[in-house]
Amino acid sequence: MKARIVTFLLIILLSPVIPAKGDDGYRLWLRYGRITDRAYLRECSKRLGSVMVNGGSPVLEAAYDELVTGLEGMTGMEIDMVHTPGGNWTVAAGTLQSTPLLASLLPDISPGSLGEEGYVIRTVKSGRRSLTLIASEGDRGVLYGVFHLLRLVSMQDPLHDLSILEKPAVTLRLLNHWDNLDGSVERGYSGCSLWNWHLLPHYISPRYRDYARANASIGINGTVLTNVNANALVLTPRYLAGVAAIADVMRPYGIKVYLTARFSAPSEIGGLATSDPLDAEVINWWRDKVTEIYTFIPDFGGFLVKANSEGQPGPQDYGRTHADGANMLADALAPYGGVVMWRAFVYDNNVPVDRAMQAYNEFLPSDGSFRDNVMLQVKNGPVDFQPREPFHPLFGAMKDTPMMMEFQITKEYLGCATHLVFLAPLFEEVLRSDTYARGPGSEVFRVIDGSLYGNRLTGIAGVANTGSDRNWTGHLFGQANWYAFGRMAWQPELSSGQVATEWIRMTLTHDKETEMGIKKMMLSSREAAVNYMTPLGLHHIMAEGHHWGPGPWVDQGRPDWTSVYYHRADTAGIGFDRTREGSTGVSQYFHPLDGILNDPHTCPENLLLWFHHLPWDYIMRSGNTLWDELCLKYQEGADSVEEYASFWETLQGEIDDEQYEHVRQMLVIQHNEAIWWKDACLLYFQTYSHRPFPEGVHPPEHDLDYYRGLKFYYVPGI
Ligand code: GCW
Repeated sequence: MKARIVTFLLIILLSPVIPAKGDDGYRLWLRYGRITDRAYLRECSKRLGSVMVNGGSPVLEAAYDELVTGLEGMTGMEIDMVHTPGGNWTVAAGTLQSTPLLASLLPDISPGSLGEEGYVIRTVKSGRRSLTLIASEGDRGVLYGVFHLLRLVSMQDPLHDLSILEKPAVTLRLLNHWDNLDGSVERGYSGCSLWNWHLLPHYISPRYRDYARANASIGINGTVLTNVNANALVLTPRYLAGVAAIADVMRPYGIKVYLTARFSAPSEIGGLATSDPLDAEVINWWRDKVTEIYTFIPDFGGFLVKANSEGQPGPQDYGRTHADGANMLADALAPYGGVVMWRAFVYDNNVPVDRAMQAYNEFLPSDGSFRDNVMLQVKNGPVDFQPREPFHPLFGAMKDTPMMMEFQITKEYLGCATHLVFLAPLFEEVLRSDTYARGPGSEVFRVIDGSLYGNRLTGIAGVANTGSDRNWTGHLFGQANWYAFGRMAWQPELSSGQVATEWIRMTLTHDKETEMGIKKMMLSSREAAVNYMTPLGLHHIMAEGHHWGPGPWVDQGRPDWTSVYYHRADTAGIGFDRTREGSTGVSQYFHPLDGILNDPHTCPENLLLWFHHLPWDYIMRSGNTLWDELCLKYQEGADSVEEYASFWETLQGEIDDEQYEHVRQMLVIQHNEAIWWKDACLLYFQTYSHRPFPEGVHPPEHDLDYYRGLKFYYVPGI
């Protein structure tokens, strides 16, 4: 014991005061770097030096391993592991059932109140000892509790008088990978796929475990490994063996594996003449296939399906409904407890209806006709992950169908991985939008957590931004979006500010002033991107195909894939008229929101051109004309990025050198691209407005032909 104290003191004395240099970002927010605050280290040594562990399941082993690694890394102590309740331990982590001592120290926790994933962290007195307890009713809850305690230490939060009780608000918290079997990632901007199918199942990359740890640390409990634009081959034994190998690595971290199911698989790989969901042979084929999958992966989660959407096969190819298709797969999965997540992202350019209205029209009539193990997975907005959209009108409208939220963490429409855009404010804005479905207070998060209609199945998915880049997400700040998604999936009411603070302290700095500056930048960065890309409710005006950079002039090809379809600029004005006199899109929202949106004077100005076509001289609340306001918003967006870049330069020496330099260069690119967006869009819209740029707007460097003529090859993500 004496020797240990001496070693500990030596480590404290010798530990560097300045954080280590050369952080390549691989460790994400789980850096477990040495704490230099001596008072805090003393507190750690008093409270966390010896851990009582009990129970040998793989999940508990993973939890204990993490606890020891994390604490030893951050404090430099050698953590004592005690296996009997009688020892001199200060921390205990376990389930209430397997550790009676925990139950006796927590008499107020009644059975069933925490569930498999909930946990308590509490400081209790036992004689003169002060103990820190982490308890759950399930192994996964213990794991989550351990990560919570490590977060507290990593943030250097107080460790005394802890009284925490957490339970996830949503049951399925999933990443969706748009990863292809050839290693490419659709809309992926951080390298190749994490899954190396060529080497699986024989080679298990150490990254798989680190991916699992990162996800578990933020409460993510499922991962869909493959692209929704699905390849049926993943359902063949060769690939299922690889899926099983990945599932083996995920399991100790409480993560289930899911796959995308290509609807035409029975014909493509099963040799059947049809994939009609009502055909007996097809039904049997899927039953057998599902049985086979469960022999490989006994805790397989289920299927995510994109059907009859953007050319993907589906039940409508055979004259059947989405419900017919989803229910057929659901029946095959039901005996094993698997679920179907059926995507609502459907629209068709042959349908002469506003694209933003089509999913609602398609799915509302089928409300209540899905099996119990089917969820409808709906993108946050009715078009497609734009920098800003109103919430999807299906939220609140489907009363008898569990609705799953789909956010996009990868930044397809937000500057790829190059731009610093913190997405928590976007998630928060959507989740807190009031649908009015059951009167005021019917926020989207209440649809998602099931409390609005009492749904049993609840879920939230994020399209992943991870890849083979050393730092996982391309841009360092992309990690914050992965982090934010997990934290807000666990607790949809969490604020963006709280999430930002956690991430900054765990990843970048503990210096208060630096933290405040970075937080300010992060929290305003989404609005900045909206301003330099699509202000005032504009949407879908990016370049075609790769979706990188501006393309308001795109007018060729499928009408609902052009820009002119959405901005509708002409000499009279700009914007998509979705009022009762226009496409009637507003009527898909509940009262009184429909009326609020229908009137340009009450419609939120940040969605004005989403719902209204207005004259260029329309007077905004600021007193500016619409044209001037539009120009000034674009300028404001570009100016914000310039400010971020200057602010970042003040951080040299304050944060890790490698991280500093990486972000510094990215911000320079982002600033140039923000100016590009501003100049290209304003010059283009000016051909309709015929008005000069107002004072304060920097004149574009080139003419419109220059921007229209730019061509790019090999943009990542396609
Ligand atoms: O936004 C579009 C993307 C496609 C994507 C599709 C979808 C996976 O451009 O790349 O396909 O959405 O969500 O299905």
